[in-house]
Amino acid sequence: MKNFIKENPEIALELFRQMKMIRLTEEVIAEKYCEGKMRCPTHLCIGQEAIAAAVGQILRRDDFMVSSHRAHGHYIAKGGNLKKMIAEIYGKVTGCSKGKGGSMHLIDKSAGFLGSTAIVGGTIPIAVGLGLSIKLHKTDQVSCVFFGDGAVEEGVFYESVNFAVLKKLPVLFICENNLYSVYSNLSVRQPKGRKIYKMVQAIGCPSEYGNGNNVLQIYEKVKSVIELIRNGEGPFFFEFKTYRWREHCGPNYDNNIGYRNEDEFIFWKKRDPIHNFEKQILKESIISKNEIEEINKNALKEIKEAFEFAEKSPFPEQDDIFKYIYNGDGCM
Ligand SMILES: Cc1ncc(C[n+]2csc(CCOP(=O)(O)OP(=O)(O)O)c2C)c(N)n1
Ligand SMILES: [Mg+2]
Repeated sequence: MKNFIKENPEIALELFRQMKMIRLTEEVIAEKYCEGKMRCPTHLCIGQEAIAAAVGQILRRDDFMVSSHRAHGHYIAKGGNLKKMIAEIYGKVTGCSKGKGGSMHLIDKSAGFLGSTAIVGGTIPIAVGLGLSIKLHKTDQVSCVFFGDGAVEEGVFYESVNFAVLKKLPVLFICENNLYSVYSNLSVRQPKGRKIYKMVQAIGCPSEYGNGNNVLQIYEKVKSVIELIRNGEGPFFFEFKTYRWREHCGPNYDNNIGYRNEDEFIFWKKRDPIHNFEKQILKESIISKNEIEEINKNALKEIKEAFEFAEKSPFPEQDDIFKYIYNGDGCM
């Protein structure tokens, strides 16, 4: 692990760039949210970027990915079009769901990002269905699904994992355990001592646990199983522990409303996946401070262009309200 950065500087820099891109994009969303022009709920993944960045870099463009309500990072890491994502959040016709879905309905088929939905657990069976289609088509693609610790409490989760195990489907399950489902800590939702990743082993799915704030650890763990999944060995499940910094839904901090506290937040902020990785890559001398500034500058330029595109784009026509819904056109 220690030499990974030196031996793989290109991968390390790409992981860093991706995490930065996700963080900066969401920081701009948070900053502009109060303008009232983004009228949809937004669930930010600030603090959780490492998982998306690592998995996104391992997957191929022709692999499939689906996600949940907290999907911006996953969409970006899979190569989803940024302009179309921001336009979608602004409800504009140029958005990836034609402005009808908002932040929780992202899709970019050309990048293999096949959707995110607001229904907790809703995309887990979709990922399994995609896995079944891959198997029937006999390709070596992978179907990856991101979901939270709360989604594990949905019945459909068990049916889906069971079916993937039974049929040996090429599904990569990624559980981002950020300790909370809205305002409820795991301790009030699941029995003491339960480990999610062990529970899925009991239903036949191989699994591992990891530090979701350590991008290299995530990269190495997922990389070590991806070929097995591609080669028809069946599904694999990862539980990565992490923490969302902002409120469940919206741009603010909420350490003062009673369900968690400032100390816990500070504990996790010290484990900032990006800041700590930045220190590592500087220490290994694969990048200079000026070059990091350049990465920030380039990312912010791309983000600014995406927001300008979104703001300038028109809203959907009122008469088109039902268009693209029932006629099978899809929403690309
Ligand atoms: C089926 C369903 N039940 C409840 C909700 C309300 N809800 C939205 S997000 C959420 C929390 C989900 O927690 P988790 O899966 O851990 O994801 P996180 O928000 O922590 O990323 C809930 C309960 C919903 N959208 N769908
Ligand atoms: Mg959660």
